[in-house]
Amino acid sequence: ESGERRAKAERMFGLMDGFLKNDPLSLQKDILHHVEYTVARSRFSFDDFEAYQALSHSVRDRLIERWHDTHQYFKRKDPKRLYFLSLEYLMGRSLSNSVINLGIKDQCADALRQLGFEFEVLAEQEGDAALGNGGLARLSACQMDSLATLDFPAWGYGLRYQYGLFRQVILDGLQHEQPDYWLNFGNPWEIERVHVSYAVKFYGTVEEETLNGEKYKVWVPGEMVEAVAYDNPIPGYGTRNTINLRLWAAKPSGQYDMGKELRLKQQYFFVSASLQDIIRRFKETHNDFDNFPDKVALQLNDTLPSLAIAEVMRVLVDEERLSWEKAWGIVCKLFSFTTHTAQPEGLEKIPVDLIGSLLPRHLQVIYDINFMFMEELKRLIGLDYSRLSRMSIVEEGAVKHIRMANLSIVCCHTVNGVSRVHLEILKTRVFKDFYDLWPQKFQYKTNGVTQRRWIVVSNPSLCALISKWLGTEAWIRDVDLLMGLREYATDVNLHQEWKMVRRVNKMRLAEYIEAMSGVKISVDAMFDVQIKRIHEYKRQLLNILGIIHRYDCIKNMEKSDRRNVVPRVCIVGGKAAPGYDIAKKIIKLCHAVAEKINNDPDIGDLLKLVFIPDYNVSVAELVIPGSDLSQHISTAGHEASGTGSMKFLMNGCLLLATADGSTVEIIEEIGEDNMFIFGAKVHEVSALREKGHADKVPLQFARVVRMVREGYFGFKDYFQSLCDTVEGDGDFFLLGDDFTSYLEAQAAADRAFVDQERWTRMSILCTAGSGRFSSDRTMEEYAEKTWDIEPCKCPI
Ligand code: GPQ
Repeated sequence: ESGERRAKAERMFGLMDGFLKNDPLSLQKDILHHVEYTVARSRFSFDDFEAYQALSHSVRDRLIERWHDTHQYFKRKDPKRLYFLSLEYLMGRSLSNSVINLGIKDQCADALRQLGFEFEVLAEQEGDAALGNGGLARLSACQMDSLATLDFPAWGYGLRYQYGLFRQVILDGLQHEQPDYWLNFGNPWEIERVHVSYAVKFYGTVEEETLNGEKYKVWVPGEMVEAVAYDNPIPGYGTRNTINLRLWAAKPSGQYDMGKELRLKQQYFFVSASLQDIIRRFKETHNDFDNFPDKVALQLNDTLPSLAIAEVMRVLVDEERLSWEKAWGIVCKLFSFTTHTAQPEGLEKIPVDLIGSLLPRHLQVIYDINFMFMEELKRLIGLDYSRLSRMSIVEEGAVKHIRMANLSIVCCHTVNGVSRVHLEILKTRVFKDFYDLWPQKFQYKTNGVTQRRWIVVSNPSLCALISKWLGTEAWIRDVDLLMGLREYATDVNLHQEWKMVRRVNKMRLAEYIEAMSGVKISVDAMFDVQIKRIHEYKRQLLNILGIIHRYDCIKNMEKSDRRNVVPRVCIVGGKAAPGYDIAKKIIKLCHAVAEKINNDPDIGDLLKLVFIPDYNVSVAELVIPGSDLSQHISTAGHEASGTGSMKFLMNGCLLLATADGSTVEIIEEIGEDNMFIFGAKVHEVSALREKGHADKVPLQFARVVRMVREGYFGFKDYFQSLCDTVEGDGDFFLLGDDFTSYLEAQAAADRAFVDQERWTRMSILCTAGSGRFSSDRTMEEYAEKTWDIEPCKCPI
């Protein structure tokens, strides 16, 4: 029979004329074909957007071929697979990334040129896929790229939200949120799988049933929603392997729209559909759940997907009829969990009543897990009630809550932090009780970002320059090779070419800024950038107060001294959570200060401040290559890792930073001499807080805060509460304590910038030392130490 099937397959393959070809002529034919038959426009008249659509469909066809081959191959080899469960992915645009990873960018560009189009212009037509918030979501996207490139048998699961992360519109300096209708213009990068769908249950009651003398729990749901799969192929670079990101959408029925449902409902919808899919695939080739953990690793991206733990228990016990003990043994081998926060108040808690009503059976399962855990704990530590209550999965109180992190730690074989300092904080503070109990569970994997997106796609001229000097493109897969640049760190020829590349990128950014904000900036100035979510602990306010200080100094200087000022363009960008009042005030202050400085004829080109609206992945791709200096200035101990710093580092942008999260490890790679480090260290922070602030606020700090308070930038009343957060005992994030050393670090950056030879050398050493911060390295560490999976490379 298999001979017959093979013959049939060969005949079909022959009919299809083999695989699609990638020479420019074949690509042109395909593009025209899609113009006519997919986009349904005349091949004699189509615009840039239609050309983008047709090109994308041609690329997608090639992705699908590889995707199929990869999955056939995985199925045949049946390796242990990783399933990456995440509620958030910030994929950004797909076109450039796909053609680069497929190795067909030049051919596509040639094909388009002959049709009268320019690749770069078409790439700009694409909107961002923004299915997440910040660093955590972008990290998931980087990791998918690395998993595919390294040939790991992995799948990503996520949610296909109807609306992406809100679009930020600034009116009078205030953030307004507009819906992101990202699907309105179609999405050529996804494949709708109408036949891959599962019913997801909600509400209802739990009944008891007896079968062969045994009692079973049966969940009788009150509501069902159908989940439909949308597959997003993720191509690896320099390999045929193309893995899948499967996103679930609620089948439209008028009544349900997952985009608007409550968070818990979304979480369970995601968990239930993903696990039905995973279990179905497992059962296609296996009939004994004992093997489940040998074939499947489930990775929880923070606690948002952690209901998966209760769901697997429920399915194994209630539906597969395994004993509780057996099911528990399996669950303990299946799951691993990564936490992304260093702040105890950032840990997710869900009201018991809410779970009880939406997921009545899961609440029972969680209670049972907790009961057994508490019994075991009492045996191990005795009746230490305060510790028992701290470690309990159930938080008692007026409103009872389930602590999702505790659930995850109890049930996962491994708990990962995202940087070395982060793990220290987990061990000594956030999860101390658990670390003392199970030290072997705790690990860290320093985050990383993909050099494909953050150099090759977003900085093509730097990419070409690196390849030229290293004499190879191999660093795109083996990023440690970047170290080879160290040899040329003082080479005058490299310096010249390096400066040229950086200047062209700055010009591109300057054009964008002018178009966006009307502010003209000089590329001779130092471009000083802070782009990330707006949060008090990330201290954008420290940056703005520093800018006010700089402005104040220039104003009070003798005119003749102004010649010595190093011109700066300060660039800030980022979204504030819609309900986060203080973060929104920081955005407003940034605009108010910008208004004053940018229109002050005394200042001219010596200082400019611009806020880039609607920061997202594509904006980052433009801004990062064009920056000279970037700021990562969180209060030490608050940034679990930080990944923006790694993208700047790869692009040869210098870092002004506190020793927090990933920057501690960056210092080890490139040396403190090649960065501008300031501020209290992690171990000093709590003592500073205890000491209180009132007596030792630096005068310069008091002065700039007073300027804001007294209405120097207008909106006096509006900014009072913002000033309260950094004065007196309100200064939780220690802006006052770090202000003096912050200004010193800024002055050091000025001195370094004046010496362009030194600056360029430092810049080269940043790129050269960035290898460790590739997500390729992170994924290899997870594969070996946490997931126990191996590459499975699909033959070409
Ligand atoms: N992070 Cl808990 C998020 O972006 N969202 C979250 O909900 C949580 C963490 C970030 C974290 O703040 C950064 O320090 C990390 O670099 C990033 O996750 C990826 O680990």
